[in-house]
Formats: sequence, structure tokens, C-alpha cells
Amino acid sequence: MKMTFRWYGESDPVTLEKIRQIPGMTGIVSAVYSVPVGEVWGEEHIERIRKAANDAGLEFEVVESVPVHESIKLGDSDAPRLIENYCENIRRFGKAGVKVICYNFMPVFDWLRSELSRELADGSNALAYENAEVLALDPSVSELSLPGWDESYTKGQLMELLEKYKQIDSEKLWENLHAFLSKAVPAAAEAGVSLAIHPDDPPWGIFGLPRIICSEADIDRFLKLVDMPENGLTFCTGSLGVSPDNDIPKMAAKYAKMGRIHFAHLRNILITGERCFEESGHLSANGSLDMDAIVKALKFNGFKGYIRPDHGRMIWGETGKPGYGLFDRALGAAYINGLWEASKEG
Ligand code: DNO
Repeated sequence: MKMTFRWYGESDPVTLEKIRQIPGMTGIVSAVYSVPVGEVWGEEHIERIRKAANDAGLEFEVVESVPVHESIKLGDSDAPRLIENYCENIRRFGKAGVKVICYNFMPVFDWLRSELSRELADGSNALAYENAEVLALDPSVSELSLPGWDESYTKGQLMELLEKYKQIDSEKLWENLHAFLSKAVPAAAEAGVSLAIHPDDPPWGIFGLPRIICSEADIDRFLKLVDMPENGLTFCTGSLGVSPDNDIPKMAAKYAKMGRIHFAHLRNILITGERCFEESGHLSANGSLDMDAIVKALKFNGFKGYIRPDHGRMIWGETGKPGYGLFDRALGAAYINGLWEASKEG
């Protein structure tokens, strides 16, 4: 496995030099943030990230994320053009030495939390999800914003988009995902890269929008849509793990053994009630997931992909992008490395 760290580009207060000093760190996970969703990324932009990473002694082999345009998810008439743009991006990443592309197929919103800075008992601050608060939220007026959300919509455009999704049920979304994958996966195979879908976070429908990558049954169906090794997963323990129905160590073992986990987002969460959770400290004892069992499941089933410590709490007075400070994510990387090193078969 290769330990990596998400870097939000030159404006990220967490610099490459700091990332490089985390023990065991091999590379960054990043993206070109200046290109509107659906457009082709300039080769010079991709090259600039690669060079910055390499100059700091790090690799750039994972792109997170290349957002899928809403028209592709909706199956609109311009979907074929946008899918072709996506394939062109894949080819460009392949040329630049990128090995894995992380993306998601969640309508309109990427990951969602109701609180960005809940104070935990130890005085740290964490992201949290309270179902009653989300149910009371009106996405068309809410000011909530999370890293990764497309902020380019006006409120009016957002309303229009939500209206369009009234025609899209889960089955229609599966069809549109299939149409996307049947072009994108062969393009990826040809370019020498793997696609890694990120599961829906949280793994249930929100605001009446369908979500289809939530469970083991969903993932089984997904992998069969285009049954090629390049059609794989970003195995995100914190996303799948907030549903008590998902047996995370079992799923990690199963999909690692199949060779379909290309990228793993490892973090713990504490389930605090039905459809309620907070992003706890990393240790198994801090949350609801058995992190040791998850790491062993990956290691003993031949996982050779990339790991990132995913989110962290805000500790030691750090401020920054919710979930994406330096200190606690670095502790997460060290913890996962420790589990990995100590895991011995037999
Ligand atoms: C959240 C991230 C997600 C992820 C996308 C991939 O912290 O894991 O925003 O990057 O879902 O498309």
C-alpha cells in the first residue's frame, strides 16, 4: 500500500513540505480546482501539480476528484459530449502518470454533514451529522458548504437542478451510471489508470435525491455493471461505516480479494443514534469501527492500492477546511501505518 494525503493545491495552508514530513508519506492526492465541472483539464495544470509534488519529494498518482457533470447523472442530451470530455481527462491523467481517479455519482451534493465544528468531550472539533437537523434543512436556502461541493450554482440554478432530479429515480440513476461507465472504464483501461467510485456519504438518500452506492448489495451490482478490474472502488470506511448494516471488515476483505479496491479512505466514526454520527478520533476505541480489523482485512487480502487518512478533527487550535487540517490527519496516517506495520498473518 502507499500512504497518501489530500492536498488542495497551492492555496492549501497544509503545505507539501509539511505533508512530506509525515512518516511514511509517499504522495499527494489532488485535483485541478480552477476548471469548471465537465470541462477538460489543461495538461499544463496537471503537470504543474505533478512537478510541485515531485519537487517536494512526493508522488502524484491519485486524482481526487474528477466530478461527474450533473447532465451525465441526469442522462441529458449533452451527456455524450461530457462523457467524452471525461474520457479525454482520463487519457491526460494516464499520460501524466496518474494511476487512480476518484469520483462519485451522488446527485447534486457530495458528502453532507449538519455540523462542521461540533465540540467533542476532549475539546477538539469535528464534523457531525444529526438526522433531524438534515431533515429540517432546505437545500435551496441553506448556507451550508463543504469542501468538494460545487459552489458555482446560483440558488435559482440549484432549484432548477433539484426539480430535474424529480424525474430520476434510483433505477434511472443506475442506467445513467452504466452509460457513463461503459465509456469511461474502457478509456481508463487503455490509459493504464483505474477508476475508483466513492460511496455515497452518508449512505442514504438526502433531500429526496436518490443515492445508489450505499451497501454491499449496491457495490456488488456496481462492480458487475462493467466487470473489469479498472472499474473499482474508493473504499471509504467513514462513509459506508455509518450504516450499521455495513460490515466494514468483511466488505474490505471481500473487495480487496477481488482486486477492486484501488484507493481507501480510512477513518473512524462514532454512531451516536439512528442516522446520527460524529467523526471521532482515529482509534478503534474512539468510534464504532474496528480499525485494526479493517487494516488487517485489506493487508491480508492483497490490497496494493493507495490509502489516505481521510478526515481529521481540528485539534491544537488549528483552523482550516473542515475535516482537512494537518495535525489530526497526520495522526491518522501515523496510526494507520502503525496498524499496518504491526499486522502479521498467523
Ligand atoms: C470528502 C471526500 C469526497 C470525495 C468525493 C469524490 O471528504 O471524500 O468529497 O472527494 O466524493 O468524488
